[in-house]
Amino acid sequence: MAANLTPQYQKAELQYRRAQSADEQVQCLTLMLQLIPRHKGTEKLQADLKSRLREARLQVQREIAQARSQSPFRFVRQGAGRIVLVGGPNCGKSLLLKVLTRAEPIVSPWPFSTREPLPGMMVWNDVAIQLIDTPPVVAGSIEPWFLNLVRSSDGVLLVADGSSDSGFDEAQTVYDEFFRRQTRFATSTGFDEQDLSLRNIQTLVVRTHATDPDFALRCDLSAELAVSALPHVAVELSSPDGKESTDSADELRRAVFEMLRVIRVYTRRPGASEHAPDPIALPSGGTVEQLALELHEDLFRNLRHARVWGAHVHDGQTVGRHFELSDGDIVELF
Ligand SMILES: Nc1nc2c(ncn2[C@@H]2O[C@H](COP(=O)(O)OP(=O)(O)O)[C@@H](O)[C@H]2O)c(=O)[nH]1
Ligand SMILES: [Mg+2]
Repeated sequence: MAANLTPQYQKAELQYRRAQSADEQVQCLTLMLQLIPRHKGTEKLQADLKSRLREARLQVQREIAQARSQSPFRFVRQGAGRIVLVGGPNCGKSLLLKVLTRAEPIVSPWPFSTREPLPGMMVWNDVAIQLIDTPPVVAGSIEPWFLNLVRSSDGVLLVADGSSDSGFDEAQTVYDEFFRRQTRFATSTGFDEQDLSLRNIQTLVVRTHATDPDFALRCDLSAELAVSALPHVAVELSSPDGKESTDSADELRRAVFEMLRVIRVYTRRPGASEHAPDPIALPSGGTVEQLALELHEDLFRNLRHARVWGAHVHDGQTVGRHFELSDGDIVELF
C-alpha cells in the first residue's frame, strides 16, 4: 500500500472490504476513485479500482436477477468487528459461540445440527465484537452467502476437532474450499498484494478437546498441513460433568480482540470531567486525524491539535493531527 493514501481513502477502502453487497461495493469504489491521489504512483491502483467498479456494477445486475431465488442471511454489523466461526461438522463451533457470548446455539453430538448462521456479541473489557456461528463446511459446499459473510468479516476462528483422527484434516478441507474461492485464511486481513482477486482473512485456529489423551499426538501428526502454520490455540470447551467449560474463555476473548488489531480510544469534550463511556475502535497505529474523521467530517476539517492522556504520553500532552494514538488513550480534540 502506497504511503500517501489519505485517511479518507483508507476509511473508504475499509468500508469496501466490509461491503456485504455489490451495491455497497459500487458506492465504496466510486468514493475511492474520487479520493485517490492522482499521480504516477497510484496509476496501477486507479486502473484496478476501475476494473473492480465495472465488475461490481455487473454483479449488481446479476444480484438483482437472482434476488428472488436466493434466501441470503444478512446481519447488521455490530460492535468493533466481526469474526466468523467456521469448521467441519461437530468440531465445537456452536459450543465456542456459547462459551464466548450469551447466544444460545444448539450444541449437539450430531453433525449438521447448525443449519443457519447465528450471531452473538462477545464482550471483552469494554469492547463488543460480533461472532457468527455457521453450518459445517464439507468438501464441495460453500453457498454464496457464506462466502460473502467470510470475505466481509474481519477475521475467522477456524475450529478443529482435536478428539478425532480426521479433525485437523477436516479443518484443512475447510481451508482448501475457501482458498479455491479466492479466500485465504492468513495472518492478516486484506487484499493480497500479488494477486488482487485474492482476499486474505486473518485466522486463528481453535483446536478443541485439548484434554483428549491423543490431542498432542494428533497435533504432531498434522504439523505439515497449511492450517498448522496459522496461529493456533488449544482449548477444552467441556468440563468433566459434560457442561461447557469457561476456563479458556478469557484467554480466547483476548485473542479474538487482538485479531481485530484495533485500539480503544476514549473521547472527551474539552473541559468536561468525564470521557465518553464507550471507546472508539481505531485500526492500530490510528492517528488523531483518523479519530476525528471517525467522529465527524467537520471535526476532521477543523482539527488543529489534540490533548492526550494515556500510558505513552504525559498527562494532557498536546499533539498534532498525525500523532499515533495507543490503546486506552483519552483524547480531547481542538
Ligand atoms: N469434551 C469436549 N467436547 C466438546 C468440545 N467442543 C465441542 N464438544 C462437543 O462436541 C459436540 C459438537 O459440538 P458443537 O458445538 O455442536 O459442534 P459444531 O457442529 O461445530 O457446532 C457437542 O456434543 C459438544 O459438547 C471440547 O472442547 N471438549
Ligand atoms: Mg453447530
